[in-house]
Amino acid sequence: MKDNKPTNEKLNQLEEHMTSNENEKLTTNQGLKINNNQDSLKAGDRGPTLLEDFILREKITHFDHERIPERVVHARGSGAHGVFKLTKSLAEYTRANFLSEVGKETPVFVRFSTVAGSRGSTDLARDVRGFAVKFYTDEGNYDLVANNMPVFFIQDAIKFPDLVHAVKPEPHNEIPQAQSAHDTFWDFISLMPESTHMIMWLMSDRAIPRSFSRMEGFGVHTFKLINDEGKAHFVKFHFKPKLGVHSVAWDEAQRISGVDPDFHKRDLWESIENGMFPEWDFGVQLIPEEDEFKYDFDLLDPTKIVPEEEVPVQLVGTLTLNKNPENFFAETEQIAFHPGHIVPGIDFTNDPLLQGRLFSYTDTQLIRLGGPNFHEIPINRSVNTVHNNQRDGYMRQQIAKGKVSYEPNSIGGGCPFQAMMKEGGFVSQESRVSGAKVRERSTSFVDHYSQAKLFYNSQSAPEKMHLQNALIFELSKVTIPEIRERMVSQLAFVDKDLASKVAAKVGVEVKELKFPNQSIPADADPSTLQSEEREPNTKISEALSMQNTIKDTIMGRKIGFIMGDGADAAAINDLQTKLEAENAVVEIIGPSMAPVKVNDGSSLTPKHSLTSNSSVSFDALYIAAGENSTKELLNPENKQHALNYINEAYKHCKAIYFGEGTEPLYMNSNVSMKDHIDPAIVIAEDENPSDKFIKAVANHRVWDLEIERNARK
Ligand code: HDE
Repeated sequence: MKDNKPTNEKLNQLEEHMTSNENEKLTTNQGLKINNNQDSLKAGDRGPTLLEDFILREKITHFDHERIPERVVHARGSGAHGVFKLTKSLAEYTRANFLSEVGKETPVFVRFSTVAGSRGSTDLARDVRGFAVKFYTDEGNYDLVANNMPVFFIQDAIKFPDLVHAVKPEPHNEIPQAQSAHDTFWDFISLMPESTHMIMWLMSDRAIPRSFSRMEGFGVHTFKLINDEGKAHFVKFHFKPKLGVHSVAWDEAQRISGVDPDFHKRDLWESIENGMFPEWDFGVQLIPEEDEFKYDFDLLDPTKIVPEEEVPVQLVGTLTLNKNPENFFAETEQIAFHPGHIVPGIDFTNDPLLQGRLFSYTDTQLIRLGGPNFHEIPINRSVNTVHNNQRDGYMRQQIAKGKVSYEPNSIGGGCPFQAMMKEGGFVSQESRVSGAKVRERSTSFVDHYSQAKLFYNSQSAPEKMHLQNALIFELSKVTIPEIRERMVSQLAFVDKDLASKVAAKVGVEVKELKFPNQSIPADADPSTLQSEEREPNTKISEALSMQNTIKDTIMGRKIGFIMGDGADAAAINDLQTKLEAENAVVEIIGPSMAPVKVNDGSSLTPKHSLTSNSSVSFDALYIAAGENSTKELLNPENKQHALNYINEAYKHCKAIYFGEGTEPLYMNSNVSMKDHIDPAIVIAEDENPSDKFIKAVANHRVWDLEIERNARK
């Protein structure tokens, strides 16, 4: 357990704005003490309410104006405070202070989000996750507005409104919520070959993470780092979770959406409250400017990764989330990110998607937060003070003294002064730009399939199966057969076997496609440019498969202990102690919420009952030892519920530990004990059963046995 009362410069700054009602009298917004908060002012106790009632008017008016527009994308989010610590200096590559001095700590606020759903939708939608990080550096705010997938659907910002309109609920009936499985999304995608690589990621299990703390983060675009001499390196930013990259099963995701739509939000909140702080390594892929054209793709193309085998990720820092917000609206909702919030030593590239983003984010805050002073909202303030001649506007907070609000001036002594470069002044990288004014896309962006192939070929067999099933699920919801056909034909450019398997299940045939590629130069012959099958330089990238992730920790894993009266207290205590020593979380599930009487005469208080929750809320189950407990779990009132837990956990390939005396339970369940070869099924007779169980929990799931497990014993 770590200190969960952290403090830093940003948190101290926020503290100044915090209020508490403890021991205070109720007041109006003008500070007037209120004597009666139960009744409005009336002409007689049965008479009409008086317009004079300023207390009623103020209260209702404020309530009427409580809502602000939700974000047009990434509306549903969860946030936390934390710290970024530099472990390796990048001073050779960048002037940025927070990336130069080893050991330097920079306060951060991170907001995770889904993209398509509304604020009140579910955490477990199949979707991209936002991973936006605001670094409160001593040179101003730096925002790395990242995602959990390293590529994007489109290559040019002008297509963004089309993409978002296609994936959001359909406009005539506002259906479906937080889902891409519908006509308009797949209509658009089937006509956008450039989306193919991103679709591989979206249909993979990366789109249904186990938790925010088990997702990677990627800056997506290529950015630039600039050093003191003005020398530039291209850079790709990465966050790699210390808990590994893990996902749930699709069937499980759908169940979680019903059982606990706040599953990710809750996990983040509880991990931080329990002092199990989520952590990521921060890494960079660096490419000298002169190597810009060395690759078989364009570094400016946001539908491409730089394979880690070609340019390794150097780990240079640690991101730790260690404090929950005090108030969701004030912090998580009002935080305003912008890829254009940068600091000296970092610069943009000409990636046409990034260039468009540089416009969009301020623009959207103007409508969402109501005016140009959103930078003054406490969560958005930089830790260094702001000095300029911008004035006024809705909700201005800062009281700028003096009569000068222009520059140059002599009355104000010329202040505030421009900063020279050596004083930390931001200088855009000097670079030569020339070219005809054209509305075109570079032909170097035309290869849409080779990295989609690289991704697909790098997946393990179970991951490939999940991806295929996701495509089948999604396309089965598409009501127009022509769209399904166009989409599977598109998939054939990635993998013919994948395309034909999906086609067979969605009732269409794979056809040969020639696409009118909408994005090629106006005077080019489409047939010479159309991206068809191409092989990437790197054929397999291990980093792309979640199979190769970290599997040596059970920190934060939630283990459900199912038990009835008479359960074996010593066995429960022994396992609980071992699991908690490794920072797993144990929660008791009883037949009801009444205390469970264990066999040493004491009682254990359940956190859940068999009917109030489901196995999808847990990473693994322990069926507590004890014949009497087993009997109670198998009585007619409990049997179906207890077996549901076991069967569902089994189906989702989770670890299950059957304590001594629980044989009748597994004999009644779907768990196959044939030859007892499943490494995630643990029984009391196993050698070192608790160690075996801990290892199985750390391994996350036995995806390899999915087909076997689902075939019933
Ligand atoms: Fe965003 N995006 N985006 N985006 N984006 C927004 O800004 C936009 C893109 C990302 O937690 C909006 O404040 C355009 C890529 C995250 O508050 C909006 C384009 C990546 C978040 C916007 C993109 C992102 C946003 C909506 C294409 C990954 C949530 C509300 C040119 C690198 C930030 C807001 C938070 C939010 C526009 C593409 C990540 C409308 C025009 C690529 C994580 O400004």
